[in-house]
Amino acid sequence: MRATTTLKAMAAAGLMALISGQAMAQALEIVGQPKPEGIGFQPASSSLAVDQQWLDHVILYIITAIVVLVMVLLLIVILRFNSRANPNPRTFTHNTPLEVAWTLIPILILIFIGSFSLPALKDQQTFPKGDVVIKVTGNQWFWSYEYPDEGIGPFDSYMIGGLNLGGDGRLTAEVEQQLVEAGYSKDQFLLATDTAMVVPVGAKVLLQITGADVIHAWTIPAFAVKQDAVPGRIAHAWFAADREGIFFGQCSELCGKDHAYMPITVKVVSPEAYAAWVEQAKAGNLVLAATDAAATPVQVAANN
Ligand SMILES: [Cu+2]
Repeated sequence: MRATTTLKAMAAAGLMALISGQAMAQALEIVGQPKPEGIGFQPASSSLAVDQQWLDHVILYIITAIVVLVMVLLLIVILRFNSRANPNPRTFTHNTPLEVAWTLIPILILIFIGSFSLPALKDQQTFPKGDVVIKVTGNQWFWSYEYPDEGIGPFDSYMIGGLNLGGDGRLTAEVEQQLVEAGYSKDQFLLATDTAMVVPVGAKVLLQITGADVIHAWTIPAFAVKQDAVPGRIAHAWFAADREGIFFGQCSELCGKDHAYMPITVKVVSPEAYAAWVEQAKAGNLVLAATDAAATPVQVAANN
């Protein structure tokens, strides 16, 4: 019985892949997601992320140089000035030029870092009016989105395979099939959601972020955006995605037992595809299936 069901599910998945081959071929590239054994950043996909990653690399060079210098000095002290090699230590305690140098040089290094980090921080915290304004609400345990200017939503965004969609947070054959139907694979388990935030490429997106119950945090690493969602407050964040694709994030403030099961999906599409999505979303069809608006949408499990 169970084997039959699984077989049916697999056949359905295969059929689905065939039917949606057209749509799949046009599907958005998955850009912003963690990689197995990855230790670096996800691809910088906004000006904020470009600045953030550049700064991180520069600081990494600086601290590496400092660590090397300190290690070399330590080695010299250990080898040259140990009691065996240097039985009669000198007795001076001050060296003014040296003290001035080791005070001034760190100050200069900090000023150098600050001259790049403060403008980057200011960019993140200077909010544009927003070509697209989206209200983001964190809930236990899903996100909801509202486009007040377009009259879309609020609509909820649930993890595929999560409790709200009948799963229990485990990757079963059924969940894998749901992922495939939504244009993902099992690699996107714990990241992919049924509906997504959809934005046009290049547009300045202003987020108004709040929490409905406890504190959550909305983030997309590839955009260098992370903002706490605090009940009773509205916080702002912004980004302008500089490439089309699918970007993932996860709630980043411990918010309860299903904190790990409220991921974030953002789909960045062409302005035309966005306009088409706005029209269909107003009519209640929130799922963006393919970048080509003319393509047959792949229907995903409904969320309400
Ligand atoms: Cu949360």
